[in-house]
Amino acid sequence: KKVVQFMPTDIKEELLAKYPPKVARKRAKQIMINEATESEAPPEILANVRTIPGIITMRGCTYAGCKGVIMGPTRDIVNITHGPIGCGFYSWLTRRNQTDAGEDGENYMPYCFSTDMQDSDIIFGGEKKLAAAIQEAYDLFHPKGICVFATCPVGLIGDDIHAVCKKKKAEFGDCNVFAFSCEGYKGVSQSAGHHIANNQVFTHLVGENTEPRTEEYKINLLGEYNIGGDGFEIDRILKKCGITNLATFSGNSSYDQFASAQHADLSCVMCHRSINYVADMLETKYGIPWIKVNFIGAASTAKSLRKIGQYFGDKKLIDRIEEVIAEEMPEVEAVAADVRPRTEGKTAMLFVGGSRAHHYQDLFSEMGMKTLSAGYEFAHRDDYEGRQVIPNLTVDADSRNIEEIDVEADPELYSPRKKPEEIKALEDAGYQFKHYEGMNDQMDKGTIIIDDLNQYEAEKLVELLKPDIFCAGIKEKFSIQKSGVPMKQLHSYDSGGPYAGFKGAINFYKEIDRLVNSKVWSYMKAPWQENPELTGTFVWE
Ligand code: CFN
Ligand code: HCA
Repeated sequence: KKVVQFMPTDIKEELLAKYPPKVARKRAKQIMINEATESEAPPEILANVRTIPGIITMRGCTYAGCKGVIMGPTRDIVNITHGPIGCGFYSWLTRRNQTDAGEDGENYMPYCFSTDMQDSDIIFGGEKKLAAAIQEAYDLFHPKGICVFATCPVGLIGDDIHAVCKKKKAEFGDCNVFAFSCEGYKGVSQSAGHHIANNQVFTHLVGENTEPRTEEYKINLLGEYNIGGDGFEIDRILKKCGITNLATFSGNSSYDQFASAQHADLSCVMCHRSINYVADMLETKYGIPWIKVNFIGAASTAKSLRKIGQYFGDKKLIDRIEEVIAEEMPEVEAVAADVRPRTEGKTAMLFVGGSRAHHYQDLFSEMGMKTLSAGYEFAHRDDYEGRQVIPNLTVDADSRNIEEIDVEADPELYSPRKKPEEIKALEDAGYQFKHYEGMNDQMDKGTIIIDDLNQYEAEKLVELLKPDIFCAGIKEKFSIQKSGVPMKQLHSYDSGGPYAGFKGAINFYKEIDRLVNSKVWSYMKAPWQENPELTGTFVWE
């Protein structure tokens, strides 16, 4: 049996070998060997660019990012998909964002609202059908808000969804109706949809409830979507610490939460990728600062709580946070100690969305597991490289033009890959930096970071490096499992969760222990077992 020793550069070459030269050249810029040292910046990675046609990307679309991700989890807004039924149907409950109907009992999550456009609507226009759907939703439910989401054909035929919504809102008088031009084809991924959703929810909803709030330590939790009940666990912890979460964007959120978000003292940003625009707009318009937090991993949860405590600087809160951490940690540590002999030294790969592929590495390292390779589907460079310059923004609250409030509008300033002296010079010139870690900072030297991984490369990576576990989404699940490697969905969590916070960490340790140590995988014949020359070990420094 021939054992090959792969260097990271060999892996990169192998991944690119079958591509036509032009494709290989572009992909080469999206596959990076992490070589960061303390003093130097890691090499640049190309991110947030169009997927090459023909490649089977893991990405989703702009509509998915807007309707599915940002607005979808809000329980008491009727979200109507204006388009053919597939878009509404396939974005209905598949993300496993959970809701609790609360005292008012308003929860439209069990419904899938769509105009169900037909050929004749495409030919003659769908505005009348949309107006009728909005009216029907209003008559049936009398919700506080109705949101309309455009799918591809709507943009192509030119229905004016904003005009329809404006008219219906004026007619109703007691229901906020607004729309999102989030046609799937806009942008290069879900990411454009996040931006469109952020802008519209900020423009049409945030700030509506003017009655002041009197609670102590008021925060907004931005970028937490209550997948598998994560948000419930985080809320439990925050409550125990005495921190008031006014609005979550947008797990189990309600219309009134969004409308009151401007009363918070601080925004805590969990998934930066999807909601940084709201964080910036809240800061610019209402002077609410934001900090980066991460409640994935027990140590990260403790660190994030301490960060919030430090922000308020109040001894009562700081002491309470320490008490909570001291109360919660022993159980977490006991489970970690139990699984560790079985998980230590195992390897993982994570290719997920725009923040989890980074955040979940904390949980794996708490189990002594090493991440060999990771990447985002649609993140931007700052999510890889950390550190971002925030130019002095001017926010036009009535603006519907996403470019006008694009923090990345100035690529020169945006480039996060700056040397310390350059950062100092910019800071001296009045630019404010938000310092936070990107994925590259966290990953070991010699690991492989890949943006917008595709099906071919996923299978190739698994074949070459045979990780003990591969984490991605539903499209990847079965092809990876067929190669004899356990696969954990880190979008929907399969049927598991919560994985956030202290209780979430415990759930995760147990789940991963079961997966990486299950005997079932040894009953499968993977291609490299049939064909031993493919067997190798990965070498990094
Ligand atoms: S819940 Fe979030 S954490 S919002 Fe975002 S970037 Fe998606 S839906 Mo899938 S699981 Fe994923 Fe992140 Fe933020 Fe989820 S890693 S791809 S658009 N995502
Ligand atoms: C989306 C939603 C998704 C898809 C997950 C997956 C989610 O991007 O449209 O591919 O399994 O988390 O539900 O990211």
